[in-house]
Amino acid sequence: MKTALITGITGQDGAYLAKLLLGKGYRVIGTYRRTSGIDTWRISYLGIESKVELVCMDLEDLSGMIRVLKLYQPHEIYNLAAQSFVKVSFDQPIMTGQVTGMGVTHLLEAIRNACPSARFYQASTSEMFGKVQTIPQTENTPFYPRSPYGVAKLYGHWMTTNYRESYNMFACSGILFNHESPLRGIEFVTRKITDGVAKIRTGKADKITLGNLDAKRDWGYAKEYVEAMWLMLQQDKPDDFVIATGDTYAVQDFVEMSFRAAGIKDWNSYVDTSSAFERPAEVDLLIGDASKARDILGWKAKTNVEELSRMMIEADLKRHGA
Ligand code: NDP
Ligand code: GDR
Repeated sequence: MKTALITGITGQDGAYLAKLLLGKGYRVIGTYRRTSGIDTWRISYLGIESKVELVCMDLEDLSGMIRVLKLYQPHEIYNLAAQSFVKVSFDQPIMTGQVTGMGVTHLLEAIRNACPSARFYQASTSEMFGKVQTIPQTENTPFYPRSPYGVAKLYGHWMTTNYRESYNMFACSGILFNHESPLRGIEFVTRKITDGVAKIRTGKADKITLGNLDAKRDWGYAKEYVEAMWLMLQQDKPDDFVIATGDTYAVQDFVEMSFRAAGIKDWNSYVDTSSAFERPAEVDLLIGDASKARDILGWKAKTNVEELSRMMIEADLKRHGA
């Protein structure tokens, strides 16, 4: 039986990946950071809480990481933990750098010491493309991050490449574009919209206040994206892959789709904008080209954005008792 260790088990992707790996017969160790109350709602939602072994491990604590890796000797390690919210990274750039950036080096060092033959997946991001230099973005597009989060992720990305090249480690980065689901954190724009629409539909709210409605994103379904992570670690040699749908939509398009899915016609009477939700520097347009993943991994996105918004609306309407 193979053992996989997933950092960030309490997040959206951690939950979906754990479910996928359990289904493939893995022993799954999920690591969480200590807080006054660990929130396991996502793994409960997927019905796997009793099947995942939870262990406390913080990306800022190298000695704890070495101890955990020595103990479990995982075959595969998926680093999904991060301060992942771009907006917060402008308010907390140092903490974001320490966790999202330096945390990757801590983990790579721990692996080098405790289990050097483990295969490693790093959660890189389309935010590294930032002010995009080519359309669509591929593995060869130059990076130009536009937030402390993007800069921290780029550091982690290059450290992963460096450990692969310096120490012959099986280390891969998945450059994943935005991916969403009913398990998405409420602060991210898609879920903020679907939760807000569901509250309006059930009479619990009368408006949603958003920031920049013009930003364009390539949104896919998280459950499909975690399959790409696993596929990357099953190859003969380590490499980096863009994972995306190849379609892009504005935030406003997602708003319109979500109101439509909830059966509400005049969306603009329910939506306000406020500069409080804007960022000091914005990523205006992302659209990925995942041809390399299709050709080598056999991976392709299946769910389009309209289906995604409908799925999220249905889940949020249910949560709000509709
Ligand atoms: P989430 O924000 O849902 O989850 C992040 C996880 O990281 C949580 O489990 C969180 O724990 C954990 N974490 C935060 N700080 C620490 C720390 N100091 N030590 C240990 N764990 C910590 O992210 P997603 O699931 O959406 O994304 C997974 C990864 O993929 C992230 O690295 C993200 O940056 C990256 N990514 C995400 C994309 C997306 O569209 N979703 C696209 C591209 C990359 P807690 O619950 O305690 O907060
Ligand atoms: P992003 O996701 O920054 O792309 O990072 P987010 O959903 O936060 O923003 C997407 C776009 O929507 C605009 N926007 C708003 N965003 C939020 N959160 N709240 C609002 O009210 C709002 N109004 C407009 C934003 O300005 C932005 O342009 C996500 C995270 O999951 C990262 O961890 C990951 O690396 C990238 O996706 C790929």
